[in-house]
Amino acid sequence: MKLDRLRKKLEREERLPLLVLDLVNIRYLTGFRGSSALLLLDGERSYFMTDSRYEEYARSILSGGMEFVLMRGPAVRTVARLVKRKRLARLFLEEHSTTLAQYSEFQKVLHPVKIQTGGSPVNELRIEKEPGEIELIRAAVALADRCFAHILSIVKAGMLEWDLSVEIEYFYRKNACRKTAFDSIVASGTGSSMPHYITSMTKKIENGDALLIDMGCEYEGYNSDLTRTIFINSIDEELRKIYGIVREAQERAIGAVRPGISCGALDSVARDTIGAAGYADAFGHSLGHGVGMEVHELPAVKSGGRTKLKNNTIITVEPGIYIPGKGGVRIEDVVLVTGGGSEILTKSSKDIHIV
Ligand SMILES: [Mn+2]
Repeated sequence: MKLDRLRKKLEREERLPLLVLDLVNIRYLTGFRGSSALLLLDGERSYFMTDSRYEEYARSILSGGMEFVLMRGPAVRTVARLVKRKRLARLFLEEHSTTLAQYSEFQKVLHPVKIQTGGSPVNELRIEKEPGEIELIRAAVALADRCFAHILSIVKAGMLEWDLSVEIEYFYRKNACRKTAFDSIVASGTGSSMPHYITSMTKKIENGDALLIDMGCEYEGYNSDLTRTIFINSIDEELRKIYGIVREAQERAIGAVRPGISCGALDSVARDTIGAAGYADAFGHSLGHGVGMEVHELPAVKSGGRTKLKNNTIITVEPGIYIPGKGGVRIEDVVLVTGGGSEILTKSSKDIHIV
């Protein structure tokens, strides 16, 4: 089904034959989870290349329409043999996953075959999730919600940021995740004004702190992403006000999610709300991003973004306001675009938590 969708798209956009080098895209198209593979798609057939370490495994999972090609020596030589056998006159390479070194090598070894940039069609295809993918993302998101509830039940002043981040990782791994989606962010006090704070191994969470927690897991190859900002024992009055503004911006943006809206227009809904409250300069990052096999994938939900949301796209909506020296607030949900508008997959409450 995914391969059929891709082939139609490539035919329409005249980007065949295409060589897929991105292992995430190869996993998306074939289910292969190894660390070395290439996939060549042409008009009717596809060719899956991997080395002897993965031969038995690859043969066991490849579908009938795909020919197995054993990689011997450098990958580019295997591609060259295949290109010669198929008498291909040109080859499109995946743009985002081809290094300059690989590009030069392909040009040299495949000469006179024309090497062209093929864009990132598989990543574009991944914007529209299939039903099975949505179920796995739902499951990953549900684990993030459960993990957040667990963290709320144990967090207290005196704990190290690091210990809380280890609790997050332990919870996920104990609950069938191979890994976290990214290094969890546990940012206390003034650290919370840094949107991508590096969790400290020595800093203790203190009374009166804002505590920004950004956490996600990878479950069965699909990711979740959840941010909540909570407060330890008491809340600063400006941060309470900021929390209300961020929440309003976030909920307005979610209210605007529907098929057809551009990512730029959606970003503006949140950015204008924060700007009108006087905090335009305190919201520097983009509103969100797609979530799926990668925790950050297309579409980029950013200012000026022209990609339009489609039915079954899954994105984050995560505005924030950050005041250096004081603290920051970010609220992030994972949202599924539906025919009727949207469904918020993350269920953790956005009421102010003072714990
Ligand atoms: Mn995120």
